[in-house]
Amino acid sequence: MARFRSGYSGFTDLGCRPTGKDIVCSFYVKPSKGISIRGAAERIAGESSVGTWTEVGTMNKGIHEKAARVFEIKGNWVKVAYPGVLFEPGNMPQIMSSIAGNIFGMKDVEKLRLHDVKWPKHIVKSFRGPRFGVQGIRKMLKVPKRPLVGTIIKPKLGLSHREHAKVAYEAWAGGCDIVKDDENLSNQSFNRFNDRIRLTLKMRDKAEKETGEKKIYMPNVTAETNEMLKRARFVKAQGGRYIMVDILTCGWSGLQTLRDADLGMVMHAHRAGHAAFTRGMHGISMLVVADIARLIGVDQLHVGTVVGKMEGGKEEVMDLVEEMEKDFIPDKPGRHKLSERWHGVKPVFAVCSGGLHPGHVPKLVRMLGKDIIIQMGGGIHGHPDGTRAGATAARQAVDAVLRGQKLKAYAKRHSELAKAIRTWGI
Ligand code: CAP
Ligand code: MG
Repeated sequence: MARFRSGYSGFTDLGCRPTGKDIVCSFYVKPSKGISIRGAAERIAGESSVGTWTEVGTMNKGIHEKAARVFEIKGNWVKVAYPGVLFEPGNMPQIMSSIAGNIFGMKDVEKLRLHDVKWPKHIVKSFRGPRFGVQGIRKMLKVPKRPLVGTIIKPKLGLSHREHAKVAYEAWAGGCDIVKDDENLSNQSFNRFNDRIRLTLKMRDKAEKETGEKKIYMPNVTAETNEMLKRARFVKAQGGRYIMVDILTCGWSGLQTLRDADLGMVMHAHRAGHAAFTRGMHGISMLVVADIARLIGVDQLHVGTVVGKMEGGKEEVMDLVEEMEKDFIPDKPGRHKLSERWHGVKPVFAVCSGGLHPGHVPKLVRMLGKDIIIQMGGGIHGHPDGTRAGATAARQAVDAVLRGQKLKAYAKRHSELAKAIRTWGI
């Protein structure tokens, strides 16, 4: 058998151009001491495709031709093209086990961040994508333009299902479009899932009748996959139109199963746990996480706020909003200059949440536009006059921005907003 150079050499072809079938990854690479950037890049391309640390007699020319190829090295930025044949279309766990698997643990790499991925059309089309997307949600809620206003029931755990439903009613009656469960609420002894869904949906219907507005409840179905399906079906049977899922803790496989069940409900993606690997320069960027969520088919995704309590700077959050809602992405360092990325996959509603209060609304809209969902938990339930007034203040802040009015001026004639500003500022 001809012996072909394998191990970690022979995975570089600088200047070659990826084909339309390749998955193209952009990595930030900090090699370990004594390893060159090219050496680290080759190890990454080899280990994440067909290679291993030493030559193997079973390697052959045909297999080596399917190898990933490093085609660009600029400083610590490395681009690798992976032949599409290495991947199973529609199988996100397998794709991520390749391009985001062993390589993070290689001794020859001190830091490695999978920063951006260009998904070839046949891979994009092998996933369902969002069922509703931004326009579908706006049509469902009959809210064509303004940012949507949501709240998260607080305290995040501890309320009984009756107390939960009452707080939800107050938030909807005060002006919230959306009320969601918190990321760690599921089916605890103090607040049983089925009881909560039944009663909270009843309160939703009551609030819809009284306000004349469409109202959304997003129950958290996060659980073992079969249980998630059961809970989602229960929500649907009770007249629910939305479900919420913690996409990282339930995993890509669970998320795909939930989406593939195609239950006709809007899927809200919470990203609890993402910062374990999206912060800093070792791990996987939130951009890639967002791509995967859009490919698999969530309709709404938390992207950060810039101004709230969670990390995530202006450029990152703006990039995420662009990635979720646009088809055409301009060239950015570490990203791919592509005229088209999504091949018609519906845009995903960007959700801004975390430490927000009504005073943040003008800055959020200025930075991120109106196609966002603004969620306030403490920033509504912490209002001095309670949840209903907090929800009203949040809507008043949005109304002020849409009317082009300064919050302070608008607050002169809107007491709930005035009290929110006195409590938390602008
Ligand atoms: C916000 C929140 C959300 C975070 C998630 C919380 O509550 O419910 O889970 O926003 O962060 O539990 O903190 P507050 P991200 O409005 O009271 O802060 O959206 O960055 O994933
Ligand atoms: Mg939360």
